[in-house]
Amino acid sequence: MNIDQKVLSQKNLEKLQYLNNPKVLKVVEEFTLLCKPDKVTVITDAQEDIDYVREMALRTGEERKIAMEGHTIHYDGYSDQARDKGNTSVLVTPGMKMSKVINTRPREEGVKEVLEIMDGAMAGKEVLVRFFSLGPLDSKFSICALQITDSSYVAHSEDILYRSGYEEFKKLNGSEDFFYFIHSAGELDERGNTKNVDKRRIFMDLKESRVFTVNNQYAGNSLGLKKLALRLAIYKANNEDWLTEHMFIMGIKPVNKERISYFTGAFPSACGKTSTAMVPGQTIVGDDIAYLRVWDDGTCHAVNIEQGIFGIITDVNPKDDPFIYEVLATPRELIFSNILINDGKPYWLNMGKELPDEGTNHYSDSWKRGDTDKDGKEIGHAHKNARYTVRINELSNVDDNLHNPDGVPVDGFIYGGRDSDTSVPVFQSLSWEHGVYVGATIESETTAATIGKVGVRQFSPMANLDFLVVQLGKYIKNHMNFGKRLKKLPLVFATNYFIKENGEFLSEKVDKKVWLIWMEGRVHGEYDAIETPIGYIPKYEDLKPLFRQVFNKDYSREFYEKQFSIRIQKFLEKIERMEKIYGEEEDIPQAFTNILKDQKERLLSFRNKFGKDVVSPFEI
Ligand code: SPV
Ligand code: MN
Repeated sequence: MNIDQKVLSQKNLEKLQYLNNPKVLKVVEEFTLLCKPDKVTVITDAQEDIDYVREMALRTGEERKIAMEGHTIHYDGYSDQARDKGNTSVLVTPGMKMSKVINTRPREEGVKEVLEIMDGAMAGKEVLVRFFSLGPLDSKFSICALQITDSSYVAHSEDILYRSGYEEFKKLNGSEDFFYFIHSAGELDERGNTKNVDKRRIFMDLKESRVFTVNNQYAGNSLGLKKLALRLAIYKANNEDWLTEHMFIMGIKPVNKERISYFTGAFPSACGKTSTAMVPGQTIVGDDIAYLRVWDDGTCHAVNIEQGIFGIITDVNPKDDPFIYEVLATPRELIFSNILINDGKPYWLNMGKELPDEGTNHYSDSWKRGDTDKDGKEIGHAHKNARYTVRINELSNVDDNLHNPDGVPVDGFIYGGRDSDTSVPVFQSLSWEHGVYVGATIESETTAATIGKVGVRQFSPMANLDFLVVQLGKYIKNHMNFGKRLKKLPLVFATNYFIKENGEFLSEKVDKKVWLIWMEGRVHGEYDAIETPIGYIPKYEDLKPLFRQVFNKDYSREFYEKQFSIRIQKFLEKIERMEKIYGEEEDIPQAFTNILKDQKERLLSFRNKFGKDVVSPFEI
């Protein structure tokens, strides 16, 4: 190794050498020499190493202690509070095909640019070298991941969110088959935030299974193992025969029955994905990213590649999200980010409590109500995309199979979106292929989880658009083929918690529990359904007793009718948007185009039959 002993001590070098992996040594050497940190510290699976990371985050000020034992607060820069799509690019080589929707850069040019920015970016800092497993230990699902970062907040977050994998690297037996991530927050200001935001870059180098990310701190941009690894894994899965999805995994238990069925669910950011995975009475395996494989017995199995949650804290309150609220209000290892701290206590938007008028927040250490930023915009108490980071096993409803190397068998897929005027709260697709269509045509109104305007309708196939580093056609074909290889197909459902009438939501937040139990019952053939052009919808006679059983609440015919009417015209408008998008993509499978066509014809003949644009479920 060509690194000065003052930078990489003998002890740290030995930790690297133990792994017997020439590529690990090469990567650490190359990026130490390029980024020029003062010190390199290698972290193994040992508790003392892991404690070191946590303490370092306090020492560097990247996290600060608050009153509750184990809780810390971290602030990202004011302009770094969400994923930065504009500065995120896939580096492509000639012949590598991507969808129109993905930012790309020619690989050589992109590598050159980012390496120039990274040259010396870690000067004066200590860098951490960390080893993780994406997925359970000793599992055929899992992928090893090497993280090099000069942010102890990043390394600490990853410790909460992922399984430590130093020994898994040893088991690689020298193989080069792992992902790696080089991150630098870059030069920092007095508050410890990235100074050179104009030089923020997040570049995926698919060819080398690595990602460079620099001049940022927000976890969706900085943490290699989260959305950066998601992209590398999507590329890998789609060139093999499995799925990497932006999906939660949960166990659904019907009322008064001894059984559990596992579902996965893909929802774009901030559309109720995490809160669905945490619905009371159910179990949680994961809330964000799943790998899925055709299992030996022909069923679909899934693992959570994470072991923690980086969840949106806005709107978390004791009524709607009791499990997580309890976790956030009691002592344990936990990182808050970008919320208000007053007198050592945490406050966030819509927490069901009065908020103080001053404190430390995502803007400054002495924020006061009414303060404006440099654009004259009033700064709220906390950022809308503020988050908490916590291990899943801190939740009282953690599923027993969280770390099962075989994952869980999946009986249902759910696709959700934020849609105020088109779809019904829940329906089942007409077939697996139609289910692929349902997932591939998700639309969602934008939220604060990405930088940019909020409330704009955006297309996001399988809630994965931001991460799709293969052609859309190839991705859809992979989903279709995955189903062909399964002996037992999961049923596919769509949910929409956001349908409105005259500006008012037509569902209560907690109602999703009923939709979940209905879907679970469908898997077991327990409920009948009404066939409509868009799919199967629930019958009033089934939902009414379910609302009584679950919430002891009356569910009126009028309410059901409003929720489950088929808005034909709105669905046709959506199809028009889809025809345009898919018409511009190359290599869309014919089977998919046919489904789109059939769906349109079904809607048109439905309209002819009923002679109107909106049809009540009671008329069908
Ligand atoms: C999401 O936005 O989908 C998240 C948070 O899960 S982030 O890490 O920003 O992607
Ligand atoms: Mn996500």
